[in-house]
Amino acid sequence: MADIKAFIFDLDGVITDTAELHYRAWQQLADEEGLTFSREINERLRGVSRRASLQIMLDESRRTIGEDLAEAWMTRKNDYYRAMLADLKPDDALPGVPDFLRQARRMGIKIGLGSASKNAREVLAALQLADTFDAIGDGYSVVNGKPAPDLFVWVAGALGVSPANALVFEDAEAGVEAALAGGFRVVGLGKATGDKAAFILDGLQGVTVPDLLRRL
Ligand code: B16
Ligand code: MG
Repeated sequence: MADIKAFIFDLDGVITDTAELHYRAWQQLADEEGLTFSREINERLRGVSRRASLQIMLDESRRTIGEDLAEAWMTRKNDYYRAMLADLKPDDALPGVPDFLRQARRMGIKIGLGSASKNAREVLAALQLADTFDAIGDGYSVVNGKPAPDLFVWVAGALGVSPANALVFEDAEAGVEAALAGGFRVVGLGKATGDKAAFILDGLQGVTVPDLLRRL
């Protein structure tokens, strides 16, 4: 069995599906500003920071704007997004997630979050999962986002484990690359993870921690 002492979870697409809320908030901004946007483009924003997400939309729309306007647009999008978070409930955790987290805690495995989102703490609080995490790395923790390994390395440091002893759960290719670059083992969740993860699962429903660790 692999010597795993900590699990580090991405948030959007792993703990809950905030991608849909990000999509609606960006779509509202896009409609107001005449930007090109679609569900397909939204898929490319998984795990990507807010500024980098806006840049993808600007590039798609062949638009160039100054940083002050970019800031104003991101603030607006974030206001739309945060208004939607008010409706987020514990039931919105993805299937199997609360049980999987409880199992891991019972086994003494440390639990960390490695999310690009600056709203990660609010999302965990709405899901009533904040107390389950021993360390939270979010959009404020490091300068270089995924696919740079910095965020996951930061979380491992906060948990007091080395990357070789931590397992990362990710739903996005940039996140899988970040974890591998940091020397972590990775479980890819869903189809958007590429083919580099050690292990690819549809989700965490019905997955037991001992079984997963045995299969690594
Ligand atoms: P915010 P993750 C990411 O979350 C989302 O997948 C991505 O779409 C979003 O742009 C990013 O967080 C930043 O979010 O605007 O709330 O700071 O998958 O890294 O948990
Ligand atoms: Mg994600």
